Amino acid sequence: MKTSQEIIETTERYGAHNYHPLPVVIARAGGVWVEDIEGKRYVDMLSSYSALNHGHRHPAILAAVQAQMERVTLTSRAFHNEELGPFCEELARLCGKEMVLPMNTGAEAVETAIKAARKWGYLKKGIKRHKAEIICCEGNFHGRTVTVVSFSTEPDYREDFGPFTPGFKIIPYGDAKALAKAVTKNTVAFLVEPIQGEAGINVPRKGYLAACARICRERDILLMADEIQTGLGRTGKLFACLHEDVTPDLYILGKALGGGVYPVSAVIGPAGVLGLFRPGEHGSTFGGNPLAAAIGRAAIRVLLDERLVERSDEMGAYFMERIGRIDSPHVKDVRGRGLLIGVELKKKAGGARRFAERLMQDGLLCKETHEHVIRFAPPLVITKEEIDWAMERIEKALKMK
Ligand code: IF1
Repeated sequence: MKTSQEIIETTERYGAHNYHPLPVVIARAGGVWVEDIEGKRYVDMLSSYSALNHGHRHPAILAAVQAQMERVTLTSRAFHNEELGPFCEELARLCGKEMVLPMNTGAEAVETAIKAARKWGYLKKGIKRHKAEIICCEGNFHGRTVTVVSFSTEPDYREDFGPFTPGFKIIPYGDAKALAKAVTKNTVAFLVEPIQGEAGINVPRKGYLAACARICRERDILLMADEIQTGLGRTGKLFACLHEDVTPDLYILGKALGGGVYPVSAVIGPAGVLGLFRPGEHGSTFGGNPLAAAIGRAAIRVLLDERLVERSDEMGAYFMERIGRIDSPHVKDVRGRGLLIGVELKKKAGGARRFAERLMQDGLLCKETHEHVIRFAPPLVITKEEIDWAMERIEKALKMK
């Protein structure tokens, strides 16, 4: 058997260096726990960036995978499969919408929403072809494709990857007036994360989303909520938009829609928008495949059956209360909603990375986002006792010199 060190060396030697992972090799996992090759156990407080809302290897989701694997796994969209229709129906109902367009990764779903909005602008609003504009926010994270990094404001994500896709306008996050000002006759949509994850768990001021929704309605542009990271219970509501009773025109979902086993993403919205796609205009070899659809259905079922949204709300409140009581010289701010929590450290704390490394040694996996924020986002199935266990370690780390 290879050691963790050997595996890491092979990965570094043959794998491109587009990541800087913590030096831990996860070999097995279940629920909120993972184990490395040498048998050391850790509580997972990253959840694969919220893709593991259901926890690792949830038995009901594994059972759905297995059952589907016995029947058929891939058909392409050249033919029908039994799972896709019910998946679309169940997901549309969950979102209170009419139609679903399934893809695989988050970035693909974002691209799909962009295409849908542009098409809607040309066909329904009579905007001159190739003139459509989409408004996005500073500090956004929507994925890594060339079009998506075209409207990133993070130099690392874009600098060496131009030329870029035109048609995007950037406004400050959290400023509804800036949105009102940015809308022109060519604007088709506003693309927004209800809470910015990558930017450091930025929770906008109360009323922001509702104000944006009102502007979108008045100016007849689509509100496209990227709930890839915040959706499906992560923030203590089914969707983070619901904290402000906002229903966007398009939901963009991914990550946890795949139940922690497989990439499943989708755009969910009205037939008046998604129904505009004609055969041949958009698609994906794997999007909507029967295995993905069966997994998506199981992910939704487990979320509802196990009341994971409510758990996220309760456990998130408990987590926040506990972490707020820690008296640490390093902490500048603790923020978040549900089980999406960011701890911002003071500049002189020496960066979040060393805290993540210390926590790893103590059996807790988390990750810094940018330089000074530690992100805690455990699976929604975490218990109070597990939070207590984690909190002892977090307290020690936040009190270190
Ligand atoms: C990586 C970040 C989190 C997302 C939102 C779309 C996507 C993501 C709101 C794209 C993806 C990931 C990707 C992952 C790290 C992670 C991340 F730090 F980079 F920003 F979660 F905060 N919209 N987020 O958060 O989805 O195409 O990846 O399926 O390593 O890039 P994808």
